Amino acid sequence: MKIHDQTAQLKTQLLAANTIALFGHRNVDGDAAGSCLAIGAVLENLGKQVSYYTTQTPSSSFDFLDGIEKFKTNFDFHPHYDLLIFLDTADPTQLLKEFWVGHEAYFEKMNTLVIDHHYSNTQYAKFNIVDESASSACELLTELLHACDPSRIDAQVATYLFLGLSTDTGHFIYEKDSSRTFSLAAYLVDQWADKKTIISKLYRSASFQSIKFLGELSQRITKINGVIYSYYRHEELEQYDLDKEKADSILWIMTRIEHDWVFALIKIHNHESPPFLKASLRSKGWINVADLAAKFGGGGHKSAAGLKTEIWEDWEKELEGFVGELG
Ligand SMILES: [Mn+2]
Repeated sequence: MKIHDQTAQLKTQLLAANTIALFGHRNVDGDAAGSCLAIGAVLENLGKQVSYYTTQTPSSSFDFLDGIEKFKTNFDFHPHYDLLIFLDTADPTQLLKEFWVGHEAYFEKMNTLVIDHHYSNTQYAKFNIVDESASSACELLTELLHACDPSRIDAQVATYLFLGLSTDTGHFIYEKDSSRTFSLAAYLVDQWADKKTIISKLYRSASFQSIKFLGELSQRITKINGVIYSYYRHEELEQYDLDKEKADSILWIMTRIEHDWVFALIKIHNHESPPFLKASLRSKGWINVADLAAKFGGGGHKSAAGLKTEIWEDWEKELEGFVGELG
């Protein structure tokens, strides 16, 4: 396991704090939820008072996960927290906007710690542990917790950590997956991570409606230059009783297409003013989609990124133009 220079400092900080708030990015994914719940469980087991925050209610995809209900979407900005920990969150002005923007002075005053693996991380805490070579925040956190005290990684903590390793690697299929990732996954399975539940609940429990929706999105798949994309309108999620996390699974199917492409799933918000679109971008690792997203003020990883941009009312005509600019 990689030895992290910051381990001693991290351990001191965690042991010294009694009241701790944890933050995971908006649209909580398996890595954000897993990393918050894992470090949270370790801290709770040490007798600390822990609260969990994110700016949007987590996707129902995570309803199976013990502890997901602990996430609150209202932060109290109370001065009594000894430590605020931000996990898997590259930039709080974007990913925790509702908490951060307008409250910069509060966060400036507080004792803050970041544990993240995004190369776009803006190092916004007093103490930043950012390892962009880690496939997930959970991968980095597994190493850190192990270095602090391996006896703290019980079956529950291992399950949370395994969740982040699994989801951020597309269940171990990305180019970035290294022996480091596989060894840590094996270590977590040895600690009784509940791999069986994660696989059955996340990868084998799609609703009938969601598969019908994927069928609809498959019909819309278009190829322009180097980009393969599909799209949906925000209202369609309600119609099919889905959320973004579930709709994004079409990207999984798209990335099974041979050769290198930019894969994009575009979500149209045409009833907002001004109207905008959000695009989730994927590649197989050879094309850097984070750079493409950055052209529109977005960000992410080399093989998974996102962006948001304004569109015109007659978005159907605009869409091809937007995709053209992406490619
Ligand atoms: Mn992550």
